[in-house]
Amino acid sequence: MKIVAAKKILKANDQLAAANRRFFHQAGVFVVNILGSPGGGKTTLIESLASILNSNGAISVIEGDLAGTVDADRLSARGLPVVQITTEGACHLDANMVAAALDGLPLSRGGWLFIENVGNLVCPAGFDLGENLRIVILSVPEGDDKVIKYPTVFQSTQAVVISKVDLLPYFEFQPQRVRETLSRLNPQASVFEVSAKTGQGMGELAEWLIARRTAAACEVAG
Ligand SMILES: Nc1nc2c(ncn2[C@@H]2O[C@H](COP(=O)(O)OP(=O)(O)OP(=O)(O)O)[C@@H](O)[C@H]2O)c(=O)[nH]1
Ligand SMILES: [Mg+2]
Repeated sequence: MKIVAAKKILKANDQLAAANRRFFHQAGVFVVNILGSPGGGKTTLIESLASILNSNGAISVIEGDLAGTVDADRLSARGLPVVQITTEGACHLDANMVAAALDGLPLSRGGWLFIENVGNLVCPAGFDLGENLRIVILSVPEGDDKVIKYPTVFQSTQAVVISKVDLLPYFEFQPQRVRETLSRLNPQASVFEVSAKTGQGMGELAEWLIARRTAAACEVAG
C-alpha cells in the first residue's frame, strides 16, 4: 500500500509557494490571500477595496471556488482582470493552482493581486500560496466564538477583518471578545471592523494594506 504523508505534500506546496513568491516579487505585485467562511463577505470586500485602491495600483484577482464562475463574473463585470480556479471539490487553493492561474492574468508593477480562497475556515490555513500577507474575514452572523473554535487559521494570519459590522445591532457578536482571544492566540494580528455595505472601516483597512505594501518594498530595497 502506498501512503503519502501530509507533511510531504505540504513541503512540496511550500517549494511551489516559494517559486510563486519569487515570481510576484520580480513582477512587483503585492499579493493578498483572503480567507474566511462561505458567505463571509470575501468577494464583497474585494469589490469594496478595488474601488478604494484603484488609484494606488492596478488590481487583478484570482477567485477560488469548488464550482461555477459566479464571483469571477461579478468582478469581471466591474472591469477587473480575474481568473477563476474551480477546485472541483478541493476545499482550498494550493500554490500549484495559483501558478497555473497566473498564465494569462495581467499583473501590473506596483499593483495588487487579491486571491479569494475557497470559503472554509480549516483547509486553506496550511497552504502557503506565495502571498505577501493573509487576511481572515470573520463576519458578524458567524459568531464571535470562531477564533476559539478554528484557531489554526486565525493563528496564520496578519489581519482579522470583522465584516458586516452594520449587522451588529441584530446579533450577539462582541468584537471585543474576538480581540481578547486574538491577543492571546496571535497578538501580532491587526484587527479591523468593517462593513463593505456602508463603507465603515474600509478606509482604515485600505491604508493598512498600502502601509504593508510600502514596508515590504522597503524591506526588499534595504
Ligand atoms: N449586511 C452586509 N452584508 C454583506 C456585507 N458584505 C457582504 N455582505 C453580503 O453577504 C453575502 C455574501 O457575500 P460574498 O461577498 O458573496 O461572500 P463570500 O465570502 O465571497 O462568499 P463565497 O465566495 O460564497 O464563500 C452577500 O449577500 C453580500 O451582499 C456587509 O458588509 N454587510
Ligand atoms: Mg466569494
